[in-house]
Amino acid sequence: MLMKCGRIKKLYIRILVVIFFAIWLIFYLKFFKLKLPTEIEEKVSRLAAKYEGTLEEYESKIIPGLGDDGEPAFLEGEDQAKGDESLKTFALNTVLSDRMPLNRKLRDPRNPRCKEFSYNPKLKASVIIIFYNELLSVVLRTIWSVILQTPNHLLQEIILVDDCSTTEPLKGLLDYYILTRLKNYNIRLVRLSSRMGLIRARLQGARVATGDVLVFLDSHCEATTQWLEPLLARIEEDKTAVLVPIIDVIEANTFAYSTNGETNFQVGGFSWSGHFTWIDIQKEEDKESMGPVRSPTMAGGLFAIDRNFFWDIGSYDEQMDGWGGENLEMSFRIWQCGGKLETVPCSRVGHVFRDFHPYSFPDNKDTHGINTARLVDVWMDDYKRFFYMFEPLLENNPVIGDLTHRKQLRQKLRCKSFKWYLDNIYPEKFILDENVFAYGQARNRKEYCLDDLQLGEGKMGPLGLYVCHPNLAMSQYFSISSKGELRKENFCAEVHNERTVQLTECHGHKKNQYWRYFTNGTIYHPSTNKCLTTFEVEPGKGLLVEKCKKSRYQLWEFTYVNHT
Ligand code: UD2
Ligand code: MN
Repeated sequence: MLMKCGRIKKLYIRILVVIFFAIWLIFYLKFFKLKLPTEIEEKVSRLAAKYEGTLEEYESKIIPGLGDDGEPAFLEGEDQAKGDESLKTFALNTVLSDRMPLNRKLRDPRNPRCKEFSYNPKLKASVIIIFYNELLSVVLRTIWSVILQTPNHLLQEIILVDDCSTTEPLKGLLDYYILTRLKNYNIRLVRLSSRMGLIRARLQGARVATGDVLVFLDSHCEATTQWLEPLLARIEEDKTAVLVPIIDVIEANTFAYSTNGETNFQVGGFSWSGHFTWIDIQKEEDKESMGPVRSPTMAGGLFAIDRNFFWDIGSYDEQMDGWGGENLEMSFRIWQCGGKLETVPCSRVGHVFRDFHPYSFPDNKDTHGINTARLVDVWMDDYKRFFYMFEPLLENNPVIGDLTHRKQLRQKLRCKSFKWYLDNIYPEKFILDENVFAYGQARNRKEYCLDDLQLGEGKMGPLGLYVCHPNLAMSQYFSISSKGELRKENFCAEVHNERTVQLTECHGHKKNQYWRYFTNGTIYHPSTNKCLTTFEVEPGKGLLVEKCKKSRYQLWEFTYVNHT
């Protein structure tokens, strides 16, 4: 009897194990959406019925060799006219892109010295490419370049995240292309069911990634020779290093792969208005070594990061919508919380820089502004005052949303202050009210002020005169730096033809950008021996220098003067 009981018990256990295993298998298959081979075959033949013809036609239009070696490509006749027209809506030449081979060959743009380095990384990368309403041929060229330029054993997978695109070829034709032309490669296509914005789209990609390292790319990029090896090798050396390649320019009109030369490259900075800028490398040796160079910030679209480190250091601010700001947020966070951000000059990837967003944003929200407000509130301490001078309407505005979690993260990771970041990582950054003799509004005859006349970032223009704003606004915020520059952030006033005054990039060598502010109120320009004047200058116009004399047109009063 006892024996029988024992056998029945064993039988029950076996049955239970089998049932348990069956349930587990069902869940596993469902959860990981594993497709059985027959299921895939069925899908392929279903899609083939719809897309095979379209794809063949699409492929038949490709002109072999067009754009090879990254040379500028041109079309003729009607195609040329259509291509030029497409630039106005898509910000890139869609007609040309559709004609260029998807797997075009590029020449090796690296400095020849890069070939002397040998890399033998053991880590594997998950390459994450996010897109929203991009041109299919541009996306496919990005994928092909990754496949062709990456040794198999270093590529865990390519993860495509579709941020709920609404344009047709990205829907079925893309699936069909992947299942047929790219079937030998490990490519996962994640479709988001609603538009999430690029920050959350990247997070979704990162969540499903299984490689040791995450490599993010925009969907209009082309990788070049050995682009991945130096990135992986550096992360293998130091898990806290977040790396960016040199980002070369793929011309939006001709798809020419153009570089700044083999040795010349820049790293990332920022403006107090919360925008990313390119800045020169301070030390010449850093540039020449061809090794990783410290970068205060990154552009955002192309970078490699250890997968665990990505999560440990706070991934992204998930409440950031749409586009913009996440790159500075991540840059400051990485530095302030114990990581490092570097540009790796022996890794180069091209990117189509577009003149405008070819897509719209839900509700027309200023996501860049709001996202930046989120990051300045969390990471920039008192220095956020400069950002809010640009964007006064965003200060304490509820549209910014709740920041509790991000502030908690900063505490949890025991991150350093923004002052530490400025002092140690970006010491060359000009702080508008530090190391200056005078700053604020510079008034002449009580009612007129120095004004940048709405000079756009990165442009050059006259140093102007305008009626003083009631509050200290950014367009009228000037400083006399301790080096004797009359400057507005990165722009310095410089005398042209011994008469007119232009705002141009600061060169730091005094000369024609050297001014002295005297306690009597004159702004004196030693190299011309003249003084800044408003005589015969109308509001809204550029200022002049003239022979110094006792005149109220030459007297300037700054809001703040440091008496030393
Ligand atoms: C730069 C970055 C970009 C991002 C952005 C700031 C580079 C070369 N590019 O702007 O990656 O960091 O600054 O946020 O550093 N996309 C979506 N959903 C959207 C909008 C865009 O998935 O709602 C995709 C888009 O298809 C593209 C990527 O996000 O693949 C980046 O967008 P972009 O190319 O318009 O941004 P870009 O290069 O002007
Ligand atoms: Mn881009």
